[in-house]
Amino acid sequence: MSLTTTSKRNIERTLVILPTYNEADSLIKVVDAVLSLPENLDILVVDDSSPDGTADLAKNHSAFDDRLFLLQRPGKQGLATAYKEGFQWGLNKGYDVCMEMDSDLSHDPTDISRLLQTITEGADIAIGSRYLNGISVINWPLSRLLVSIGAGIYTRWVSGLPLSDPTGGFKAIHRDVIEHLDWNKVKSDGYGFQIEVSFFAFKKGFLIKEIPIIFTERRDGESKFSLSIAIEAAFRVLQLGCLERFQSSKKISSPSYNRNLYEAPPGEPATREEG
Ligand SMILES: Nc1nc2c(ncn2[C@@H]2O[C@H](COP(=O)(O)OP(=O)(O)O)[C@@H](O)[C@H]2O)c(=O)[nH]1
Ligand SMILES: [Mg+2]
Repeated sequence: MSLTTTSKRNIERTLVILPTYNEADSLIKVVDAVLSLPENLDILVVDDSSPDGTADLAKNHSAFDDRLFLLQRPGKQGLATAYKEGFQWGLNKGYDVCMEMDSDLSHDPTDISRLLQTITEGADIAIGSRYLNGISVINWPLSRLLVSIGAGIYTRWVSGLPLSDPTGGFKAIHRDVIEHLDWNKVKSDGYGFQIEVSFFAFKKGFLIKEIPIIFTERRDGESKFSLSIAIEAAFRVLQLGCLERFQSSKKISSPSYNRNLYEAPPGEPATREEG
């Protein structure tokens, strides 16, 4: 059976997932900025028992248990499982779109509207890219910028994932992706998670679109980026590249959706063929 639908879609409920570990200095600013957007968004904070009391700030917010929700975990367990649990929570509660966003104001909450618009126009994943129109990163030390740019080049080259910013963590993801992704294949604990989600979604044929954003280094708190996170991601990308090259006869390269193979010209609706 072949089913063709237009890709314009209605988004009724969106959940912004904010993973936190010691983000007491910035969380409430992010929460207030997100809640004040016209899209009527809800927020799920996934906190790993931050010693600085981040979770208490969420609980004391006036929107708590109304538009602001909290998942508390017993200790620091990494970004990947924070998002996985957040996605599952979002699916169970019936949200159409789940968003990934840092809780440190590096990602400008007002960019959420453009990301959601991209999903409305037919993308399954919309990624805020720091490298789409040149380099749009403010206040990063040169060393961190070089690591990020190098990680992008390495990921594109080794895995074949054709994104300008494969490690970016500002994303809108339609629930279709969350429901159909092979989550048991997503192995990274840290930021390699961002690459894996896009890689497996791309391989499944979901349509991924990038839009330019400006990323600003956090002013408060500390980055949790570390050498071990970078090494884990580098090894995982190598594994993905090997899978891609040497196991192409297996199903990994056979999209079950064909969305990323067709991009509609402006004004023309994209269509989806499902077998
Ligand atoms: N719940 C949870 N959140 C985390 C963990 N590691 C990082 N985060 C959050 O993930 C987001 C991205 O981390 P961040 O330190 O800003 O990384 P950077 O932007 O790459 O420097 C921030 O909101 C962090 O608080 C973790 O182990 N658990
Ligand atoms: Mg950050």
